[in-house]
Amino acid sequence: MRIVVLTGGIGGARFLLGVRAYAREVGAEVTAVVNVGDDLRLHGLRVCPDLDSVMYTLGGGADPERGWGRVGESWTVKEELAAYGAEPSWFGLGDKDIATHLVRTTMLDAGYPLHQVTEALATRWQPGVRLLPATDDRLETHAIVSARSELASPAAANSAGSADLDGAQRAIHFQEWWVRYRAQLPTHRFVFVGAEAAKPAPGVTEAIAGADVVLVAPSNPVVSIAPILAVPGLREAVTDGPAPVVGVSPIIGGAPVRGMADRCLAVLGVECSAAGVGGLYGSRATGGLLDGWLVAEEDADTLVPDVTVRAMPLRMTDEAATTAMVRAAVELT
Ligand code: FO1
Repeated sequence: MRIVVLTGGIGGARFLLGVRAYAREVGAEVTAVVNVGDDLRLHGLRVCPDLDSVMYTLGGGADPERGWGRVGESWTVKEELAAYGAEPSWFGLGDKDIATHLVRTTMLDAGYPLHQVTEALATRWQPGVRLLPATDDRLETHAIVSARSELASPAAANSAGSADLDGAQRAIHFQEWWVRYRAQLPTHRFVFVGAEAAKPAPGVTEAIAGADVVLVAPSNPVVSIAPILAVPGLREAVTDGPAPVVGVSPIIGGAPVRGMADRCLAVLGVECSAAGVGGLYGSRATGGLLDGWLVAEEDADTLVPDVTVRAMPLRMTDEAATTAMVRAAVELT
């Protein structure tokens, strides 16, 4: 059996621990197609947060609390950069994490494409699944916010309210929106810069075409899954492909399990619920994405037109719980 997973970072990485465990049980191969929209270049280094969260988590090197960066991290370089007043100081790079970015940036600058760099880095971490970036090309998520939102603090941003959504607009990188402003700025929309010219990374459409099932991880639908599907040809490979597509709801009881998917959904005007996200993805029978949709027991009454909905415990409390989710998703097909 061949399983393809469309995934973002922190929640998706935890989900992939269960996919890997299930795959070992049944003897399946797993390919993770990972979002690159969060990627950014800072202090001269290319940082790939979602690829690194997945690689570190599956490789046993991730900090389990943060979900990003390395366990047992030190922050000497970050402190030295701050001593120089080197911005941005709101995005912290740990000393061990910087080694990953140095190797990645060196290889990219030498002309290696991101999928080959990812493969090289994964050789050290042995994640046990194949990691592919959605694209080797530049695709960056930016948030379009009101130009007046030069707000120094999230608190100030919070008081700005939606009144600010009329004036001039400006784009900020997703990470600034997410980390510096904690998604508190009045936001018009998200754009995936470079998407129209991006191509699926080598191996991505082939893996999807050869899959027995495609799983959509319980990642942020707006800024993790959407940027993957924004790569021309990638969405079509999934919707027109032979494999059933089953998603796992990242929303339980009307709230995201982790992160700020509620704020992202609000930008799109989509209800923060299992039904809202299921409806956003849509049914493959009517031009959308899903054949099946796994929801939490709290949301057992969820209806998504032309999509098979199944309710079960969705909290990834440990690998066994996550593996049970994966088994249910695969059996839904
Ligand atoms: N998230 C934060 O909230 N603060 C940080 O300083 C931060 C640094 C960071 C460095 C490397 C990395 O791979 C991820 C990092 N993140 C940080 C998390 C990052 O914003 C998220 O992993 C995703 O991009 C959003 O899901």
